[in-house]
Amino acid sequence: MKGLVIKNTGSWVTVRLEDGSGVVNCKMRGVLRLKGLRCTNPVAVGDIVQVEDKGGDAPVVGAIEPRKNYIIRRASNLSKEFQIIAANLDQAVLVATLFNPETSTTFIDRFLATAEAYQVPAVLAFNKIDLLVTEESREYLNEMKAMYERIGYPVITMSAATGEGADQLRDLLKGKMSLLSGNSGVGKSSIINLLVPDANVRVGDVSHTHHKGMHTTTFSELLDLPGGGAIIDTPGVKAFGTIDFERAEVAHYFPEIFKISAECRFNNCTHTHEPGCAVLAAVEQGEIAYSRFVSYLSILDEDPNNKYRKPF
Ligand SMILES: Nc1nc2c(ncn2[C@@H]2O[C@H](COP(=O)(O)OP(=O)(O)OP(=O)(O)O)[C@@H](O)[C@H]2O)c(=O)[nH]1
Ligand SMILES: [Mg+2]
Ligand SMILES: [Zn+2]
Repeated sequence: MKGLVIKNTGSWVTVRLEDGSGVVNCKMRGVLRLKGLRCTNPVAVGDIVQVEDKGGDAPVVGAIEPRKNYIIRRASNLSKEFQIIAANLDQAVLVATLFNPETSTTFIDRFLATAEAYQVPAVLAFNKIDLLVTEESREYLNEMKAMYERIGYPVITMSAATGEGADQLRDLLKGKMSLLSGNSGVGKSSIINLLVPDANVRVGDVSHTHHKGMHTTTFSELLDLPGGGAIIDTPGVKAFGTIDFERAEVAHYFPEIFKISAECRFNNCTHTHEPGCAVLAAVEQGEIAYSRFVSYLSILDEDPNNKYRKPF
């Protein structure tokens, strides 16, 4: 029997059967575990799988259907293990906050680059705007919004606490399979509870001293949206370790950098020190945001063979 994986706790995989007969908790088959040796979860939420009931104590997950796409991250920056966050997505929504906690631009950009690499359309949702009470913080929000919109990403500014901006997000999610990702404590689960009234997913605190989330959500879960479509809640992540990026490829995943790189003198330009580099010139002139360029370098830097000279 075929079904959709709606939850994966590590030991159990919850599958919603295609024939509408309900939901079953399955175990993983040993063989599948082996195949995904370097992967912390060979089966991800959003996967279509075969469920095999051989009369044992629990049905098992058999074959996984080929994925349309997926989003993946390194468990940590230096780790050899990786984690498939979710599969078969129409879009990935990165929930970010400017305060309590503060999402770094490097984190945002590494997420966006990963989504580009795996061809999943990305959306940015700045949550907790109710906390931005000073004029400066509002201005900074507007600058961030304008910067990402100029690159081509849809940006929503919202508050799960007051409901401001939530309709815009609803419209964007309607009829689609969307992933919600982001640091711990940015309000992913709060957003789910706002959009799916009977979801009742657990929401946690943000530590007052460190302004960091408490990692309240511990496994990914798919929830149906009242207006059609589905949304996947995920555990907060600390860092977005990119994976399998070739050095020469990295610029491809920064659309505005890639566009300007056509004008570089050398076609193998890494945009770090080369003469006639159009990207460096654009950064200097402020046409490419400096924070984006820093994020680009942070990914290049993961290559141990890479040596670049800071241009500034
Ligand atoms: N002021 C304010 N607080 C919010 C908002 N959204 C969420 N919060 C609070 O932020 C804290 C963390 O929210 P969660 O929804 O648990 O965050 P999460 O992203 O799911 O966190 P993890 O599950 O740990 O990854 C809770 O105390 C929420 O009440 C918002 O828009 N404004
Ligand atoms: Mg959560
Ligand atoms: Zn260049």
